[in-house]
Amino acid sequence: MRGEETTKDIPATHPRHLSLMTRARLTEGVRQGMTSFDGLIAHGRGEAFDYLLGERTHDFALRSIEAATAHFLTADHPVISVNGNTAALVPAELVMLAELLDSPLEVNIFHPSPERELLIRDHLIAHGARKVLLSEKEVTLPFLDSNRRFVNSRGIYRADLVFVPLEDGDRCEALIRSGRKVITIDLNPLSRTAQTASVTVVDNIVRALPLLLDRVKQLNSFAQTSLHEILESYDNRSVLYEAERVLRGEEGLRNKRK
Ligand code: PTJ
Repeated sequence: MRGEETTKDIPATHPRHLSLMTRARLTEGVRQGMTSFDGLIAHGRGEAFDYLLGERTHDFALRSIEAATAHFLTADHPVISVNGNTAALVPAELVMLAELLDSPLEVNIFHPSPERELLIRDHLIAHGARKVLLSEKEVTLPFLDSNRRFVNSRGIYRADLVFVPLEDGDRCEALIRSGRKVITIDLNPLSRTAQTASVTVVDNIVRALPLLLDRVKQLNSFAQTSLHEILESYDNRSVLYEAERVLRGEEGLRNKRK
């Protein structure tokens, strides 16, 4: 495939080195057949929001990370859903989260492709994953028509909490309607997923996931009552409101950007 020039010769001194390297992970994901072409467009949309957010983790995102952690540590059956973008961007971090929570990773993709599902599974295994579930054609989520309705009976189907970063909207609504809690990471606070999820971390997944891992390690020893207190005081609406204000430039919080 053409386009191999995108992964090499990005000088470390380039002012947008991190952003270019992140893009390269996705283009490499496409070359490997793991990430969809649509995934590149989705990333471009994310980049635009990230630019307006100043490409940094805001306090509202830290509050969401705290609440997400409390949800993970109080859930009975948390499951981590992986698509073609997250597999390319943060495979090691997803595997680490699954280890810390002792919960399964489940490949669940929007654009149907059995080949891509297997490539994503193999990529996660290559990064140390012990348990990666695939969808089962006879097991479906209610309230959903897309390919994402196919789930695994030992994974999302029986989960009480599902982590769905970089989601496309419909499934988040379906999961909430069927009584599950949903944690997402989405740079767009106006997206349907962001608006519907139980906890929305408005941040770039490449920054947010390492912070989430740290928080899970820190709060792991907390009593369940303290975790429930965190959840009771958390307000997703106010997080989304604050994120939108930053995007609209109303907070004067935007950083100088490169
Ligand atoms: O692998 P598949 O087939 O499951 O497809 C995955 C994509 C991401 C293509 C699919 O789920 C999709 O089309 O998603 P959407 O509807 O474009 O939504 C993705 C959301 O993630 C958008 O709101 C983006 O702003 C956001 N986003 C993109 N990149 C990042 C991000 N949020 C956080 N970190 C990012 N790096």
